[in-house]
Amino acid sequence: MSVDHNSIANLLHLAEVEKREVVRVTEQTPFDIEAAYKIQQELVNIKLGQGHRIVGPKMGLTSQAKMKQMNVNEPIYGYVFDYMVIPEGGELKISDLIHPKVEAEIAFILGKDIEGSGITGAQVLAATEYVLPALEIIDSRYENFKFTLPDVIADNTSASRVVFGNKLTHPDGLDLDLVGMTLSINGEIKELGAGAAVVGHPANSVAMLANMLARKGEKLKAGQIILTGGITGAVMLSVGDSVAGKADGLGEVTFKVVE
Ligand code: 0L1
Ligand code: MG
Repeated sequence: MSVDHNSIANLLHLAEVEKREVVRVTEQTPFDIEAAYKIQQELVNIKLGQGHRIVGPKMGLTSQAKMKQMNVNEPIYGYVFDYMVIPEGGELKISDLIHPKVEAEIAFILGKDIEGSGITGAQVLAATEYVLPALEIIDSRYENFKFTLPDVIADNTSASRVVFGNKLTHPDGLDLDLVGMTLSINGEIKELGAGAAVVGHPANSVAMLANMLARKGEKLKAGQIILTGGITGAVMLSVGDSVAGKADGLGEVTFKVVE
């Protein structure tokens, strides 16, 4: 069956804009991972065409548990746009989204471009200017977060909103695999983990991303803010939630959920 990349991208775009969940697209039109990234690119082009700007790429499904669940041995990537960024301490308007969940992550800001392939975590660290804590809000456009791997890739890996911490830390001397991070809601710790939950070390996640982007002739650029993947599991959000992510030595990142 031939796959109309553009019409699937438009359907997913409209689902996001209209805050309306849709049945996973592969149920009607099966497609593979290569086609899924083509659909994602169409979706990215729609957003760029509307004047939105890419803040940086994101990695998803970076934990062993999530990869096993989806039966894959490589994470997936998508893109965070400027309209998705909520200022630190700001408000997430839940009525703008479908069924958001939050997960705690470490983000990287590169001081130099990184071009694959064969990039290692050590090369990433050498090119990193800062690391910072982040809270990613994922909001799959699919009913009940039910999707196959190609579906979620096409849907820009459920990217929806993100809050970055204000404190920027140079990674020298930090063992980011050992850095602990908690995710609290209304003062109660809901999830916790260490950097090693992200493919062994968050810098490995950035290296894998560089190598995956190299396959389509793209590189990681200095100044981009890169989400490396969830250290914690994702937690459903409700109105009134006060959300905090704390990472040892990296500081805190917070937001509130409003109607
Ligand atoms: O950022 C992520 O790891 C999410 C990837 C997509 C899977 C999901 O929506 O749960
Ligand atoms: Mg994530």
